[in-house]
Amino acid sequence: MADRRITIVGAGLAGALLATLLARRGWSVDVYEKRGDPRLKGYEGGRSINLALAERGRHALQLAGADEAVMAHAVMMRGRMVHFADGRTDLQRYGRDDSEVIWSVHRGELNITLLDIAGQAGARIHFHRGLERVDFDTDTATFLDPRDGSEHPVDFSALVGADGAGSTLRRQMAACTELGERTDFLGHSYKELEIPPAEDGAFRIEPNALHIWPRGRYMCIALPNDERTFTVTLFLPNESERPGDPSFETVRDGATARELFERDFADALALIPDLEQDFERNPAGLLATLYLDRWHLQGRAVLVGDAAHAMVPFHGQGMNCAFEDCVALADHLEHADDCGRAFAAFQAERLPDSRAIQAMALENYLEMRDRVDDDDFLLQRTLERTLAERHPDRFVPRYWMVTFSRIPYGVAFERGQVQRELLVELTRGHASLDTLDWDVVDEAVRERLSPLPADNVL
Ligand code: FAD
Ligand code: 8R5
Repeated sequence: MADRRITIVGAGLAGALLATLLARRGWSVDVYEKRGDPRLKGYEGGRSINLALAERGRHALQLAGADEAVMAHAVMMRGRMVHFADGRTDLQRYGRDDSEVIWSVHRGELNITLLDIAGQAGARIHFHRGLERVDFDTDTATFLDPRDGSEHPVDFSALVGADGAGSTLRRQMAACTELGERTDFLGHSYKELEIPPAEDGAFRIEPNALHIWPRGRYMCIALPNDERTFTVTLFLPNESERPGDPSFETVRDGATARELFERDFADALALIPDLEQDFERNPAGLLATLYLDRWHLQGRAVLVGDAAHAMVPFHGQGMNCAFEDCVALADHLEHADDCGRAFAAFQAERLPDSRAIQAMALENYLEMRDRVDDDDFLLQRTLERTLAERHPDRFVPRYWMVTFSRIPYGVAFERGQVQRELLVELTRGHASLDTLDWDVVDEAVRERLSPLPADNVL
């Protein structure tokens, strides 16, 4: 590409990573961020929020030269630690060994690391600059300094919207062309709570796991932080389906939250000393999926990450997917003749994959909250592991494809559907694997699942 100038809106996770990838390839990169520099003293950071980093995200961080710095503070999560209603716990491993794990990272620290390396790579980051409007006739973007309300017009060559789920650039693009935007609200929201360290400074529960308290229509999860706290997230429906079911209508303040925890999450309650304050102080987060049919405006602007395809959190892939977008967009920009072609090729590659991970994220809510302690599900899971061992090139568990490989999400989704059908059919009427006819089982796998290319199986 001849004109190697780019203007990125938003210096969050995707914006900072994309800036690095392009600046390292010699692009002239300007990033405009609404908030202040989180590295400066007095910055009003968010709470201690952590995210699960998986293979797709790690691969992108490696390409940007950021993996080592990020991993220095990451906490390994080997599997789901399921906390049953009767207080029993069970660790369900995600992978085969400690090379197949996910990592809990602190959002604020991750963002700072990415801003540092973006700056080192030569990207110019302008803080206190919120995109206000775009004039696509004159190629001028106007940014507002929220501190004094001053306006700052900037000429651009091409814009990238990495400004998150509430993207202003998306709204400006939609004023010029139909994007086919649709938001599906899940009807459930979340609230964050905190488990502090024990008195001797240690983790209060197993640090190397993602904890889940599944309770049917709702659940809690907890992810470890390297300062030995856990961020707990309570997911609840907004409204009660049946009288007596808990929802954010019935659980509306610290006292009703305590009642819910006394009844349903007693072992967690003992770990959260400030439950009432956390519940009342922290806002409830909405959960929704954002679908667009179009992500770009010819060669002038393109959307990435949450701005293009916000998803529900239940696969822990929002950031991982956003990072994978950045790698794909940087490659298309590098190899196409102009931005118009690069943006179109990027959308053609990534839009179907984003739809697939959005669907899988929705499905994983049901699995996490409802199916982890169900007998049919457990038998299917055992068969899944057995088939993965018997047919490592054909039967690769969907969770594994999403989390530990870079197989396109769309392929993981399609193969996952075939595998799900096989597991249901093959276990129907069986209480254990002992009664299965393995010749029939193996034949069904060979018939319905083609071998994956060797380089897709880690
Ligand atoms: P963001 O990270 O939201 O960045 C957007 C940036 O744009 C921000 O810095 C914002 O200030 C800036 N901005 C906004 N408007 C403007 C404007 N008008 N002008 C200039 N700048 C602007 N994903 C995972 O993969 N694993 C997880 O475990 C996980 N856990 C999560 C936990 C929580 C509580 C939440 C909320 C999300 C989680 N996600 C997780 C999803 C993940 O955070 C997002 O998918 C990811 O941050 C998307 O990156 P982004 O750069 O597109 O958006
Ligand atoms: N995001 C996650 C998983 C899958 C875990 C499994 C699930 C909180 C708002 Cl809900 C959730 C996962 O299948 O066993 N991996 O990573 C992260 C999750 O939630 C994050 C922390 C979250 C948005 C609140």
